[in-house]
Amino acid sequence: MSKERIRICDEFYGVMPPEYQDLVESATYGKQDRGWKDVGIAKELIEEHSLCAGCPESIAFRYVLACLPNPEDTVMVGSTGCTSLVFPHVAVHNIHSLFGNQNAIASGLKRSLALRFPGRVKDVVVLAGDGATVDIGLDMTLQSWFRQEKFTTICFDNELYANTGGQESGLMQRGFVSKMAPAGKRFDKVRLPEIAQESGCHYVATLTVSKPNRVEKALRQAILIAREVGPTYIQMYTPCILEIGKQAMEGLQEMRDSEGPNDRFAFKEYMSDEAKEYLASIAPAKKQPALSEN
Ligand SMILES: Cc1ncc(C[n+]2csc(CCOP(=O)(O)OP(=O)(O)O)c2C)c(N)n1
Ligand code: SF4
Ligand SMILES: [Mg+2]
Repeated sequence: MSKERIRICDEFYGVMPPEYQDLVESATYGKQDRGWKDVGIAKELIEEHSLCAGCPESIAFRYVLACLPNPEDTVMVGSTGCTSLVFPHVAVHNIHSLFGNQNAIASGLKRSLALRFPGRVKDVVVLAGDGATVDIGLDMTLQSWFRQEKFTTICFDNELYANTGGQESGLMQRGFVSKMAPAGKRFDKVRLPEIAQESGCHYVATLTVSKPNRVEKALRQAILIAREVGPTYIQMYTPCILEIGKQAMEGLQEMRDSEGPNDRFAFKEYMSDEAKEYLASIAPAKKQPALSEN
């Protein structure tokens, strides 16, 4: 894979928009070891967005895009919510689905890509908010896992419906009071990572985006396992700083304060035996120590 796919022929170079010329020159498409360290140079990542200043969803998006192993052959499926403000700025194929339908759309897409491009790796990655994943889309989310659809679901969990002003979501924590849910949440946060495991996901990770190398590892594992073994799920805390009353610079600290060993976003990972075997089978062989001469 390389930038060959997006190359502009010489005759048309001058009439192409400068953003496209820039993409062809600066994209990290085809770079073998792409990862979060490319965030500052990769043109296909968002340069601008219309999220609130300092919203952790923006850096989470950048890490995800920078770490996709195969961006030129990846299709992302989004849903309505704050995340959908970002997709129009992203130079990776993406589809906007009706709120909650994202895992149904991704199922059909993944199957049709496999039929249309046999023998070529095509990754499908759903990226949606907690309201879309857990509340309105729960049926679609679960059914795709039960059916063992081979794609990754990423939930940007900000524990409420941010885009519509702060309604209660299934992933909201007990007792939390938001602008549109003034009585406070009466139940515990739904344990979606555990449900994902029990519903057939082969890799499940819960994390914040405070540690980019952790995001990179989780995402790569999730995508590789989804390609060959079955569905994978990543739940990332991307706090809505607007709703929890934090300043633009305070999102990172909020994530750090929520990922201690006993906190609700403590780093957790689950991998099925099948997934472990698969990752072991594709791991580069360890170098044998050189034999001594005598
Ligand atoms: C079918 C449908 N139902 C409801 C809505 C209204 N709506 C838009 S965004 C949203 C909440 C999004 O919450 P979440 O998925 O958590 O994303 P966030 O904005 O928090 O990132 C709702 C209910 C809609 N656009 N379409
Ligand atoms: S409302 Fe919340 S989640 Fe949405 S962009 Fe603003 S800070 Fe981010
Ligand atoms: Mg939300």
